[in-house]
Amino acid sequence: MSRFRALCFLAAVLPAVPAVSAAQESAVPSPAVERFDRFIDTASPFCRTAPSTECFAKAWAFADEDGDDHLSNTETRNLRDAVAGWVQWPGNRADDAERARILLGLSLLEAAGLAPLTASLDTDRDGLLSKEEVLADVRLDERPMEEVLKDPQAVDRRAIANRLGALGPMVSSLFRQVGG
Ligand SMILES: [Ca+2]
Ligand SMILES: [Ca+2]
Repeated sequence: MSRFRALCFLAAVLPAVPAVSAAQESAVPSPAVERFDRFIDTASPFCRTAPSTECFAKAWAFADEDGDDHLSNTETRNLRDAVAGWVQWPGNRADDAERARILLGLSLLEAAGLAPLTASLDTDRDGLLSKEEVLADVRLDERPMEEVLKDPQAVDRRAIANRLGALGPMVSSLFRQVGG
């Protein structure tokens, strides 16, 4: 069930994460994959206990490469590529559940389409995503991220389903199955 909650988080927070490319299976990771691997090494243990607001800030700092406090289309694409490359890189230390969760998230986001998802979040239509826009459907607080994502009061599942368009009903039904 946490798989689907994490999927929701991905859908809400990482709208740019799309397709899984088959090109990243080399044992030598690209610099982007290596950078993401270093990020995961730090962020993963940190986010288990840190407030979700601080966990998000860490992820944001990683994704916002030019530090303008917004995500450009290039930055969201880079993030997508890094995640997709990392999850397929044999050297990653993701367990099977994490790998399955990420691949499912990437596949769903790919099916929904990166551009429509990004556009649906870009409410002021400036072509960039602010923190507020990215967090439109998620209310972070002092609890760790995992706990926040389990809380239906903190995650607007209906809004996320709407953003996924034709896939929305599937996401809603998955939520019903997980009983969250
Ligand atoms: Ca930026
Ligand atoms: Ca915007």
